Amino acid sequence: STVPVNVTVTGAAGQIGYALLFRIASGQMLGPDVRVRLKMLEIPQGVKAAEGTAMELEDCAFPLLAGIDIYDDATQAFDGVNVGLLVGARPRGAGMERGDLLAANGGIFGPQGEAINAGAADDVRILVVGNPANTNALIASAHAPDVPADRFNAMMRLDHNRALAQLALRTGAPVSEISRVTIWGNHSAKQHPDITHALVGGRPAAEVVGDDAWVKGEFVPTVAKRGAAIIDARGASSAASAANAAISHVHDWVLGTPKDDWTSVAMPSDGSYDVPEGLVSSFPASSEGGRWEIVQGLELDDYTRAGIDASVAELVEERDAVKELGLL
Ligand code: NAX
Repeated sequence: STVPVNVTVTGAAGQIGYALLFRIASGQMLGPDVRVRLKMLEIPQGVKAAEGTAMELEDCAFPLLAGIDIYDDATQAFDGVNVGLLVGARPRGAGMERGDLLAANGGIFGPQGEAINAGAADDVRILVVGNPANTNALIASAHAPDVPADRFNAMMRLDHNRALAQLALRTGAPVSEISRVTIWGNHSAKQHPDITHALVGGRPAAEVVGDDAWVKGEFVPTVAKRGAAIIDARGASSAASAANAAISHVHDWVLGTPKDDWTSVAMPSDGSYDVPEGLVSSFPASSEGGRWEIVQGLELDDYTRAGIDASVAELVEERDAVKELGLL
């Protein structure tokens, strides 16, 4: 196409940003024929490092990269945005209570929501990566009343990919043979990874695994606590895998998911599976024509129902907390 797609990346000078920008510019997110203009947003202290990354992006001479702009102002950074990756967030500092964390992030995602409302293109799609991602997406969406709520997603794809990888390791099947895995609920240790409908080589995953104790005692906690395990091993949180997940999420949102498979997407609930309407919660979802559809009609066993309910209860708590803080 001739008109470049405006892609805004916040937290552009951070470690996920560094792993993300080059892949966007190379065409891996929107396809090999789509030109992109990168709009990088940082806080003032991050601008110099972002400029360094921009120099490296230039030095790649990517044929699809139509331009790079760096901002420390959200209104400018989101002007004309088609795809927004909201990565920059306030991490939990020492001694910070959860309320402080929610308030600090509300101070970021509220104004960014307003900037999106003011300047976004009609087809805008926003993926929130910065934690607490689900509730940050809820806050941003609440501040963008003119943008349909379903254009705000939070990223569960890293959790989804972690689940695929663990199932592949256990069964010996390649990832390409595994489908219909779901992560439900919140992007937190309380997420609910679910293989009850998954297929491995066309057979029910539970049957191939043949060990329910492994699913509940190993698989679920390994996937849910993988982020902490990475920090433990690497001394830094997941970055390349998070960037990879963001690339895949937007790719599938725009270009579609494979037939007969689905992925996991946190989006505003329409009440499906008794998740309270409006909560940004993860569902099994497929994409066609640039829109997510929640996969309907999956039967939930007691274990899955309880896992979803526990994760959703955490989202309700977060929502009530930010409501109380006046952030919604
Ligand atoms: P870094 O600390 O390396 O980078 C964050 C960057 O954001 C910094 O450069 C900072 O200056 C910038 N920033 C802060 N406030 C900003 C604002 N208001 N506007 C623009 N930029 C701002 O963190 P990184 O490792 O890149 O992680 C970024 C976020 O992703 C964190 O919140 C992290 O918790 C979250 N993650 C989410 C994941 C998910 O699956 N949803 C997985 C990976 C990651 O942990």
